[in-house]
Amino acid sequence: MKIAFNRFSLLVFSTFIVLGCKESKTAVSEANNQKPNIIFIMSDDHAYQAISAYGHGLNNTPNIDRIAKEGAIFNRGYVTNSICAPSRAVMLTGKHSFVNGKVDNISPFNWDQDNFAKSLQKAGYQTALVGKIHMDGLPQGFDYSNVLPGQGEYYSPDFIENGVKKQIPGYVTNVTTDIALNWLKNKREKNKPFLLLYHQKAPHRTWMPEEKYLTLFDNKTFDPPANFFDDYEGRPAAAQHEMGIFKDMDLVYDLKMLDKDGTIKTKYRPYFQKRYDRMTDVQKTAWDAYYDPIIADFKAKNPQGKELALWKFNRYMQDYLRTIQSVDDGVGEVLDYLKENGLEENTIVVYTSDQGFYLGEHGWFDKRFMYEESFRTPILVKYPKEIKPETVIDALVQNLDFAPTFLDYAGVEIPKDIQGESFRKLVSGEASEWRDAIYYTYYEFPGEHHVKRHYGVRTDRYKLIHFYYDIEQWELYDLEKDPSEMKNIYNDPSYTSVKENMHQQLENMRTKYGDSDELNATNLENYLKAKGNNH
Ligand code: SGN
Ligand code: CA
Repeated sequence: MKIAFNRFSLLVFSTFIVLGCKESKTAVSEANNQKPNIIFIMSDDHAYQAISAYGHGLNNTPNIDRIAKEGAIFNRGYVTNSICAPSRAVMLTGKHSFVNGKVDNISPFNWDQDNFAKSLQKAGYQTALVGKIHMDGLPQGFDYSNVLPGQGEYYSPDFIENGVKKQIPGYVTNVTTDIALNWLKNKREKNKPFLLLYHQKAPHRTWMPEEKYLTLFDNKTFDPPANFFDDYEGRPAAAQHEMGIFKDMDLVYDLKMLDKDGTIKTKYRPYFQKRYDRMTDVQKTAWDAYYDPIIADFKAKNPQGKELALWKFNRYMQDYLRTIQSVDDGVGEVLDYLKENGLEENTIVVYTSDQGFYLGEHGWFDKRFMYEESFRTPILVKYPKEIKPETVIDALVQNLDFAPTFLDYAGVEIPKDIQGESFRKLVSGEASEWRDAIYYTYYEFPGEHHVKRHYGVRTDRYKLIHFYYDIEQWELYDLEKDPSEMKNIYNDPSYTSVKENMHQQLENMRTKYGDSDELNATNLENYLKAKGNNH
């Protein structure tokens, strides 16, 4: 309590200092503004394990951690569908995938439907969307948009500014931050509250670091998670994956072994060559100076078996975590802008990812499964006016909840058909009532990484999953006894009543949100049709 008081005093004090100098007129008028500003930061594939505030010890993210120190960290933040574009559609609409229609990365997103940015715009907000959105069509609900086409590129990225495409020199994370800051500083109308969606491509595959971070983690050896050599016993859907670090990670495409004499021939080498070719000569020189000796060493040692698996894991971790360092720098720049311009008190800042990610758990990279590492996502929120520093939230919150929460903070009525709940009261400590179960769906099969269609329910302690379509498989986990989900206890007689109860919970969820086998069949049909058209 004492710490909180001191922090608040400091904040008030620093606000006065700021008002006395930089952008003072703007700051006064903005501080008087009753509606809070919102900066919604989303990165792509950022595992909570790779944020130091979550305490896994892999890396240091001091700026993202600032959000937790000055506000709240969510230990049980989850998505409803662990894949990019669907997650973004849920975030915008506050509705499950089977309701907003964007069930997989392939199906179209209908921008004509309601989203919270449209509602805030109507309520007088200036709105902007910058960076990755991964959905075709001109974004609706934004006064300004400057987005990456599709997945975007790490080097010399293309951006689509209000519908017009152009290539921008530089590194995508920094370019995205510059565009966001430029909008904050020079483009918005400063007498209106603002909503900024600042969405990074990193740390999405193929994990290409910025030049200045190429050597970070060079002297660190990463130990893989305890279940890195998982044999998937009792979990046939997991066993059929195509996202193994050992088995599926491409030496050139994923791990940068683009040797100049072309002896390392892999399936995806040509695709990485294209990415490499986007770099300028100066960038290529820095890149080669770092990777060429690693390539030479790799060829000389020619690791095999377990040794190769651990080598791949370490290469993966280094590059993945390096891309996060640039994301963290950008967060720092945006937080500093708020501080220096007297906007800290009245601005809600959220940091999250479109889903979680495997950093070697079960031997994997990628996401999609309802297992914890990809079902969960980092959520950190600060809003000095209402959220106490160092708040810890253990309630089951989902990305479904962002839209209603923002509307709630902005004093805008939450439409009845929104399926999420506002976590405003939960995070300020006023509410004790909260949901006790969450629902999940995943659809993108047959598809990349080979994760079967499934849906399921998670409660405080248990998780029930149903894999379907070309497999018929139920899984039940006791997360208290088996947090890594290694033992499927669906057929364990000592869990019979738990199983019955979880089936009931699942039915309740499906009824509550309006999901059904019929909808699954329709979504499957549309997917197969769309895939057919794509090839
Ligand atoms: C790309 C990646 C996949 C990844 C999907 C979905 N392959 O297709 O590894 O699972 O995106 O990711 S890549 O060769 O293009 O890198 S998502 O975050 O966009 O949903
Ligand atoms: Ca993603």
